[in-house]
Amino acid sequence: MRKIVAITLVVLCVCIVGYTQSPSTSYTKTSYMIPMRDGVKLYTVVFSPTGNTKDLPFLIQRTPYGASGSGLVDGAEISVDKLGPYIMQYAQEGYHLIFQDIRGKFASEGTFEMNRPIYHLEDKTKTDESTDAWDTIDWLIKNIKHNNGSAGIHGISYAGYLALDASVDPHPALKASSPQASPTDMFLGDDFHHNGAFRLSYGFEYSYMVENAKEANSSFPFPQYDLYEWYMKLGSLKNVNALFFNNRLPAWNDFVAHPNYDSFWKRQSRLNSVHEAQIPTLHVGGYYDQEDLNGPQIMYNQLEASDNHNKNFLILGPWNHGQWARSKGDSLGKISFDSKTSLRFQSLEKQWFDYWLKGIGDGQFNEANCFQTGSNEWKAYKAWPPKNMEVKKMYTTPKHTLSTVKPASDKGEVSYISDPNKPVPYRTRPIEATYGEGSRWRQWQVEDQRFVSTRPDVISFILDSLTSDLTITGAVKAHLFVSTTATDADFVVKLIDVYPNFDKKSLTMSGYEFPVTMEVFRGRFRKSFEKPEPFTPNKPEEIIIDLHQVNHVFLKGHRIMVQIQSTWFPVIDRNPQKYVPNILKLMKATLRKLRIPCTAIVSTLLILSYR
Ligand code: PG9
Repeated sequence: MRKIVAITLVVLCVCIVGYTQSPSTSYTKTSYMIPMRDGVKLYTVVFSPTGNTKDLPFLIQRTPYGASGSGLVDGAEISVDKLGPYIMQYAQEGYHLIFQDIRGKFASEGTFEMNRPIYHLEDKTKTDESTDAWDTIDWLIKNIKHNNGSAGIHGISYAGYLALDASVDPHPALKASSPQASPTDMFLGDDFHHNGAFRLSYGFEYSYMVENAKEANSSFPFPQYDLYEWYMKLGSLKNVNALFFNNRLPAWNDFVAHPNYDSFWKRQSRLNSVHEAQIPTLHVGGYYDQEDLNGPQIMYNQLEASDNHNKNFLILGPWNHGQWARSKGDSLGKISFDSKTSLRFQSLEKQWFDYWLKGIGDGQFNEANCFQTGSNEWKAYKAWPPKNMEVKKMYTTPKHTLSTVKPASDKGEVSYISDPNKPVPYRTRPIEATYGEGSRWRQWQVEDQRFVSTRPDVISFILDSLTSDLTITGAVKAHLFVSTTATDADFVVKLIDVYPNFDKKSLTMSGYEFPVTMEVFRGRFRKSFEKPEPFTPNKPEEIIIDLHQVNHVFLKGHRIMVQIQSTWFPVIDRNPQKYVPNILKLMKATLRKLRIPCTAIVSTLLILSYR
């Protein structure tokens, strides 16, 4: 996360050249230790326009990664351009900009708890991120001069989670919130697990980053650059505590202690604690978010069900994690979006807070603005996913083709051998440390899948070239009918847009296999995330995999491909493919015996919403 800040500042220097006039050109920093209801004090930076005498609203960001501006002395003046281009637009308008370290991180007191549940919902005497936001706003309104009595909160990822929590039982002065890339459920989707499959490299590196030291974002000192090899050598995940963490990191210990969707994960899941948009709430998500793609989509949909007063809104764009605040958003990896999608978002977000906090504008916001990839156009929707879609099905065939016609026979299958000792890399090697130097973590979700297409443990099914454009808007689901010779297995499904083989207009994109959406499922959870079950060898069963929401035009001349595989390493830990109660607790010796290749036999039905 620190790296993101550094990049933002560099971009900023370029953008600011030529800027001539602004109402607020300089901000002054002050900092406070704001007391919470239990006496814990939180370090808070306040940037206000220098010499301000107008009544201005507060725009708040809370973070576990170190509050912006903490390195400046109190009284320091900073020109608006130093606040980064995204925040600069607010600074120019005139806001009190608030940055706070959450409990237990950096200069704040108290104890950090990863994804702290909203405890006060169960017990009013308890504190949590929602009550801390409430107490902070209350203090700001009463203690910072020249405020207009209104506050807004926004943030990306962890800070998005915190913005969502602030909107639960909100302080009366909190008028609007924008949770962006906010995780919703850490077992079903988002950072640490996807459908029960453990996100090894991310879980390992992130828990170290946040929990190794209170006042730093720590990078694990890997002794090598390509971590595919390092994670292979790590072997049993028991080695993590035995060799490196020494049971010191609570988040890692919780991964080990809770292999199933138990009360620990359910209590943390915002699906169980956030049921209603109590204040205007603008969710923001990216289709290629490598950390929290699922959260914004499912939280928007959950709150929409009870949104009788039209407070719940959504923006989805063609972005990786937080890209909308960092870069122009005109491309990701090799995929171009033809316009500066991030700048468009930033202006929409500013209209949102300007209206709710300052009364600027007419307050007419589209229910959902969802960028459409392929056509590369912004689209506005009255409902998301749109209601009038035609739901269609696509089938895999034994000949490795896809068909929109239901096969006459329900027999027919394709098989492959998956070997956990030779796992499929999830992106091209070298696999750099997640946030390490040169890391391509932020773009792997759009990477050309040809790098695995020819592997025998990756099976592909392809549809003939399209004779006209085909738009898929809304939810995509895969129904796999699988059997395995072993007793457990993971399944990864990818929906891929294959570019024309030889495209003279866009030569370097010829044959590109662009993964429109992909997801993994840990087979043991096919019937229940709470009570995993082994497979009976060779007995076919159905697994339903949610491939999330997309808005994509497969252009004329392109082909649709589905790929299936059973390893995705090291972002997903290796399933030994023999059922054991807890993969993270396996002893090295047991693991060596267990990690067996197995044959998976698959046929697939894909459910898509067409326009
Ligand atoms: N994806 C990060 C995160 C959010 C919430 C919980 C844990 C991790 C982040 O970027 O903040």
